[in-house]
Amino acid sequence: MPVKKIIALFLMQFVAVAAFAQKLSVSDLTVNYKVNPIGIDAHDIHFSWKINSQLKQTMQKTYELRLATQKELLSKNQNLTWGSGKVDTEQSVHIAYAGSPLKSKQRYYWQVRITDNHKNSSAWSEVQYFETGIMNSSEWTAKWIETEEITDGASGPVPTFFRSFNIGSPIKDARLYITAHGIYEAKLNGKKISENLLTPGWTSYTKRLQYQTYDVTSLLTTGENAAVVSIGDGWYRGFLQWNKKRNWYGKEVGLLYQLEITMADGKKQVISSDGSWKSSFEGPIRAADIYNGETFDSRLDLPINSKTTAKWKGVRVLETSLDNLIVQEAPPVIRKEQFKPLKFIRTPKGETVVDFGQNLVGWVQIKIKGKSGEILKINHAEVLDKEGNFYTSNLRSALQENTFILNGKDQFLEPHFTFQGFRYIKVTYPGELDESNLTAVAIYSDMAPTGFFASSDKQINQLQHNIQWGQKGNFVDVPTDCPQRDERLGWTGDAQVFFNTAAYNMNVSSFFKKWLGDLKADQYEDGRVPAVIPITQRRGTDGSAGWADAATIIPWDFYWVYGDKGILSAQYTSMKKWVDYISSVASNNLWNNGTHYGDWLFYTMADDRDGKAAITDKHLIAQTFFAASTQNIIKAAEVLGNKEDVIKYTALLEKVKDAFLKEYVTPSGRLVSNSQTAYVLALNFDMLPESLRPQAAARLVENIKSYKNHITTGFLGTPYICHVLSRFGYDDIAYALLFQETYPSWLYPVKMGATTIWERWDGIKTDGSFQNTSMNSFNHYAYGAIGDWMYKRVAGLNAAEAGYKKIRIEPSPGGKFTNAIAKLETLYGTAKSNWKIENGKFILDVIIPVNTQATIVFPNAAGAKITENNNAIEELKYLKKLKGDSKNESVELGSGTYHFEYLMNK
Ligand code: RAM
Repeated sequence: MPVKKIIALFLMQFVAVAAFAQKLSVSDLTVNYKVNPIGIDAHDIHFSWKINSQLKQTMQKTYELRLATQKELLSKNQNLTWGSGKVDTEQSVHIAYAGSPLKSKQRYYWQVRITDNHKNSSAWSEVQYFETGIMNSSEWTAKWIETEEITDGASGPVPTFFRSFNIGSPIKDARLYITAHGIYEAKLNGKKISENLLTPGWTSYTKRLQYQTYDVTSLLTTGENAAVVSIGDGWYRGFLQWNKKRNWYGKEVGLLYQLEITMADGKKQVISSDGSWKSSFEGPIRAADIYNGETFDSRLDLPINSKTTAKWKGVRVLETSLDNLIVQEAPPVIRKEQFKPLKFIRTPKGETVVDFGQNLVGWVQIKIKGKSGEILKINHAEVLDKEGNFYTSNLRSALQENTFILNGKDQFLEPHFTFQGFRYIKVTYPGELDESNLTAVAIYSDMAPTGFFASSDKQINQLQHNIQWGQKGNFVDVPTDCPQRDERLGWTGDAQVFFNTAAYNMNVSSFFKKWLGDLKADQYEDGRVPAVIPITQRRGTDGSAGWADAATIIPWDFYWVYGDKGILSAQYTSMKKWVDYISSVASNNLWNNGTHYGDWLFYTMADDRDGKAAITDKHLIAQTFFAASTQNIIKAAEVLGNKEDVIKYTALLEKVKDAFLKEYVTPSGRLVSNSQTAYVLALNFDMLPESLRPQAAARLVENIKSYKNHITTGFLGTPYICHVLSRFGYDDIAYALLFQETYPSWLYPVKMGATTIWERWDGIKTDGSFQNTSMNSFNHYAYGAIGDWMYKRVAGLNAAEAGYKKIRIEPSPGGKFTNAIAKLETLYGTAKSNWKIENGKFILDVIIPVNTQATIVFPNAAGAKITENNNAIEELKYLKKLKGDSKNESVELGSGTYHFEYLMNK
């Protein structure tokens, strides 16, 4: 045999052995939803992993996890910090650390191995790590420092803080623990310590301020080192909200900085923010504000070192308490997609405008070489008006203007402490500008994309695109209503209606964990929940139905998506406080008081002669949310094993529903508000006795038809309308709404060229004119809540048990669709439902992740011959055919990849 062939044979054998050995493996290890996180909370450590197996129907049988302070100790199986031992369980997500208390500022290495139900054993997984942050406030040697010069809250240049220090011996390791009052950008020896933006993010600062932990080992050198931090106003003291008010949290920006260096010889050196720092307002950022933009004079962008700072002023050291510090929970905001100009436009007004083709949130980067002192100004807008001119009236007082003063050299410019919502920019510049040197960059919280939805319909795909971009633009550290005008606030109602859709599209776990922490922190003593989180000011509408209910809806939905009981325990008192508040103000369990937003932005017409405005009684709405929130507590109490509360709130729920019936429903089942939203909420939250439900659903359909298959719901009815229609057998009407192209509908904005979801159904009217400038955002995700129905119903991808431990694939083909596909990266792995109809044949491709089980429902299949991979399903051992009904057939199966086909019934 020729040598080559022998080697080939040998290699083949080797590959075969390797493949065999990998029958079962563990991957994607995470701690608290994060891959190898540093600076996390030592008191709250949860492990998850995914399992890979070639075999169908694979379930974890046991796991064994080990953890140590050094990698080597793991393989030696010696001096482990914690060994779980072999645990007999299917649980592979949210495994709580159960060893003795973990240390502060310590790295731990861990790995896991498992066995499965086929008697396979995995190898030990790759070693992963996590590192704890500063766990006791006594470990902070740093003090808050502020500039010596006092601004007293006035806007002005961005201050820079500086200190140099000497490192005498070789460095082993260095960590920087840092946060700010304001938003900071920090450098060590001229290099940025991280690409994270807008740090420390926005939280309810006085109660909760995140600090960040960075591994800065590679940025330090022996000898002299320079630490530089500039701090912009940000949310802390910049303009916030529409009333031109600043300094919500304080009047001066501040820095908290603790650099801990471990030398090769084990000695430690700590550089902390203290009286030895210097400060100056002479830096290049002459102004920076989130709404208004930034002015950057690059002529002042000079090297910063001990010589150039000789004349800088000192700092004031504050004795502020550090009790509000928390570890970084949310994913950082980072630069994401980039866009090159799509079109250059000379507008009728003679302005130079660039179209980036996508409404996005971030800024424009510029490569340029101009004359020193030349001014380049960029204004940002979401739309052009009907004449084709640059339109900014809907930004209200937000200037969205970045100004750069050039230094005459080759330059790369971008702002630091601001962000804009835009698709178009207007450029003002005296010199020649090569527009191809402009790049728009989107910034948003770094959430892993988890969901994919696509279909045979181009317009629906554009709708999905718009939903995703609405999410990207408004998930910039806080879930905001809009990202462009002088608002950009964490409106609770908006977040609540969009949560489920958001959780399909991206992994929003840590993002919402942080925000829910703020919700809890900002909730009033009496239980009311502010309309925006983090709170800006007290409002009469704090406690508005459908807004404040975010307090129970999001934790429950979060639990359902991620199967994480931790979120329910963390939020449980807050959930109860909210419902107890409603109870306390309700009279005889009727919540008929308070100021409410109602079904915000529902359909109305200017000259409403026919009474077509889709008004829903605000207290009727409130009563349905009273029930919804009570129901969420009952479910949470069941999960947490709190029997007393289950009993207590079940009794309450009954009374709440009774009160609803007495007050808002006629004996024949008509609701006092004849609106889509009234019927949708009553049905969605099970407010009516079973006997009245079918006719209520029929009335809803009648109502929709009276609007010629148009949706008239506002923020509160919209998320549920198609779900309710599907549930009561009206998929056809749901599809008619989905495919409706004229106003009001989801596709109307798509037809009008939208690239994001609009705040209003008619942000741009058919004649090209705009809705009221006082509230007309073109990037508002609320109506994008239809995405949830598209994943769940159109493609049919559902959780049947919390966290997708059980999955239900139940596609509902309809409308113009001949194909729909949804994929979701669950905590267990990829789940997929992909159906198409070809010549009357229904073809369904499904992926079910390892360690989960699923039910597959085949639409219009009663009695049909269904095959999986060309075999009749009745003959297959790896699935179980269930009893079908008059329309559908269904099977139960385990993990694996499946291909089903059958001829659909007419
Ligand atoms: C608007 C916001 C938001 C809505 C509130 C009630 O100003 O944009 O979308 O929730 O009002």
